[in-house]
Amino acid sequence: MPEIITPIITPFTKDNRIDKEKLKLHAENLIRKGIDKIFVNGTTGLGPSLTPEEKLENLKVVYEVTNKIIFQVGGLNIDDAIRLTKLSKDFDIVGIASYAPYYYPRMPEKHLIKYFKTLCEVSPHPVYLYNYPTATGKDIDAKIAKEIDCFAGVKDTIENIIHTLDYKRLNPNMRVYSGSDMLIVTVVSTGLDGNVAAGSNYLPEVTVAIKKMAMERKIEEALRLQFLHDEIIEASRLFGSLSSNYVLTKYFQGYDLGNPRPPIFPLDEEEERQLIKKVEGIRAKLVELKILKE
Ligand code: ELE
Repeated sequence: MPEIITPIITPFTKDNRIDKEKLKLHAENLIRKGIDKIFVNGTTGLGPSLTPEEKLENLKVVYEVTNKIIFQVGGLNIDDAIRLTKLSKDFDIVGIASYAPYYYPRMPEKHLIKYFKTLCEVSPHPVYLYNYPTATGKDIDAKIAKEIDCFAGVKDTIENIIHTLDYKRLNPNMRVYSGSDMLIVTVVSTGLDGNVAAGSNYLPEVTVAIKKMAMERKIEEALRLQFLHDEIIEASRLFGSLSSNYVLTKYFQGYDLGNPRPPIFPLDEEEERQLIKKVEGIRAKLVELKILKE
């Protein structure tokens, strides 16, 4: 059964600490609205800007709400990643995940393989690969994943669906998720395992509805909704989607998630106004379709 997984936003206070109360409230709302799992410390959660202690704090807070968690531990200090992986033994979660060690150019493939194998060796839980070549500069593709040979699953953030399908072809036992919001209908139709959808932070109702329609083979209806969702995703990119996610959650879900963490700066008032203007017509359509309440 395909799933919608939310790469959860990390709310920060004005003095730049994790706002635990807001995070918990957000996780509760997502689970209530039918989200299957929560991906903690992802891109949308501004994972690369979090200290290891903060990554663990995020896990603890979300764990108060659900144990359907994939805990992203990656970073540039492998000792921190190993420590977080080991510490996860105290939590009965779905798995741990890591993106590739980023920044360093031209890293030999051998070293990337060693990084992931090391995490697998110490992990008390299944290990998921978070592949996001645009962000990390590294593509741990299906072939390399096969060589690493210890992944329970992958979240592949890439627009090329063949690249994502290849994981299933070469590693049939892996759970394969797309990291793109725009591929929910495609993923369900091709029999993959679901989507890790940033937009499910602010429109869990829509992402869950697209999945359900596609599962019932109401493809035309599912696509219509997918395209409305895509318009919102496009709008979110105008002023930076990582910042806009906070504004859109407030607009669609009605609660404040505080601020992002600079250098992911919050939108200014004018940008907020323009963003809302772009999406309010779509909101009205979603109400008309009875996907959202008035
Ligand atoms: C995706 C990105 C994809 C979500 C995470 C996610 O945040 O951890 O704009 O499609 O490249 O990786 O949100 O963003 P686009 O899994």
